[in-house]
Amino acid sequence: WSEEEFDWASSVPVPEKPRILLMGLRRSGKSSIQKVVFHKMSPNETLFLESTNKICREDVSNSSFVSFQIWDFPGQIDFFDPTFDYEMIFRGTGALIFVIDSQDDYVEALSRLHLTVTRAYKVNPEINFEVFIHKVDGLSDDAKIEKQRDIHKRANDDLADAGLEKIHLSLYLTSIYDHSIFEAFSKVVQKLIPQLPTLENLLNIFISNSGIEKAFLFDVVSKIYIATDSSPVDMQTYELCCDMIDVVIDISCIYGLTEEEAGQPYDKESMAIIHLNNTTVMYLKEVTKFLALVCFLREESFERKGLIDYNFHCFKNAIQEVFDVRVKMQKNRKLLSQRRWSKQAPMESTAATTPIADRCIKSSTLPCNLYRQTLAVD
Ligand SMILES: Nc1nc2c(ncn2[C@@H]2O[C@H](COP(=O)(O)OP(=O)(O)OP(=O)(O)O)[C@@H](O)[C@H]2O)c(=O)[nH]1
Ligand SMILES: [Mg+2]
Repeated sequence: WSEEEFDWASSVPVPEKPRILLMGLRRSGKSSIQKVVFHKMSPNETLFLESTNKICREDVSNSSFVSFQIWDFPGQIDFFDPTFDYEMIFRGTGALIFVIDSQDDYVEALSRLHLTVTRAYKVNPEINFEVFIHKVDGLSDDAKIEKQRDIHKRANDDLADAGLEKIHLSLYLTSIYDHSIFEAFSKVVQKLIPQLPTLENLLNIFISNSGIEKAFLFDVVSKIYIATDSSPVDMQTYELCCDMIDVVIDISCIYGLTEEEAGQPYDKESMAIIHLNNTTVMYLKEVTKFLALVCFLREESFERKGLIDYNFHCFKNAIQEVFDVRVKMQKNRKLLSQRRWSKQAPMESTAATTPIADRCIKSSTLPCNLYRQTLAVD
């Protein structure tokens, strides 16, 4: 990951990775969120963060699936400042996260949210608008629900008054002091993964044929889950998965072979099994260099570990195929945009690359079909 301050002069208007913007009033918690989720900063350390005074841009490219840019904004951005090219910013944006400090009076935050969302929507109606009702650690459960209801109503009333009721705001209750911030970020990122339905489908097939109750596909570094099967997610299960990943990575980092000794904290052989005291088993296995599958299953189902491992092997191959298709598509897109921007591309070169892209999209359904045929059914 590289962190750099935004340099307007070197900005190239090439559509890159999807952009996630962190916006909101000063001290609402934007930089803390970024540091805790992507830099493993402990929540207490965020007390010493300085106020952001420039846009900070960071690349998060762990795997082909989890690849985006996060732009952390200073609290008070001025849309009327002529040096602030908000049209360019919003044009390449996939998600706009607006952070509201729930422990503070939020009247000003709501009017800023309205201004930001309406501006952004005019430039790019495709943006996902995500509102983090943040710092809820200080609130009781009832107060959380009440705040969410109130903010939801007021924000939507403002939009309706402006005739913009078609704008959809997704609300999340978040805090850096528990797993809620990771869960919310997971959902934001998932919406930016075009292969999500394919991944969910693969997970559904895998669990139903292996006697597994719940499975998550995790990005191990950020602990964002990029997909899960279609059964509902409960917070406790998600927290257990995060803790399990921490245990595996932390023990490897502390006691494992160092890089000089050709060791990696997470590699092809990484796996863990934990028998919980409620006859449930947690099973973690490496899928790719950056992804792990974490499953929950009953002890009796785990007796058929051979079957699970065989199905997992098929699942892993299928994921690899989806992954390869995505890499191919990204390469094509990059090539296309490079040609477009260098203005050297003759008209027919666009046509020449289209069939490749078409083929890629079609073949992205292939792993599922293959997978269905090869999977062992209990
Ligand atoms: N209680 C609580 N405090 C938080 C949480 N998240 C952030 N904070 C605190 O809020 C303060 C402001 O955090 P920052 O991350 O600097 O806020 P910011 O939005 O980046 O502020 P600017 O850069 O000035 O716009 C810090 O003291 C954090 O410790 C949270 O979830 N709960
Ligand atoms: Mg900041």
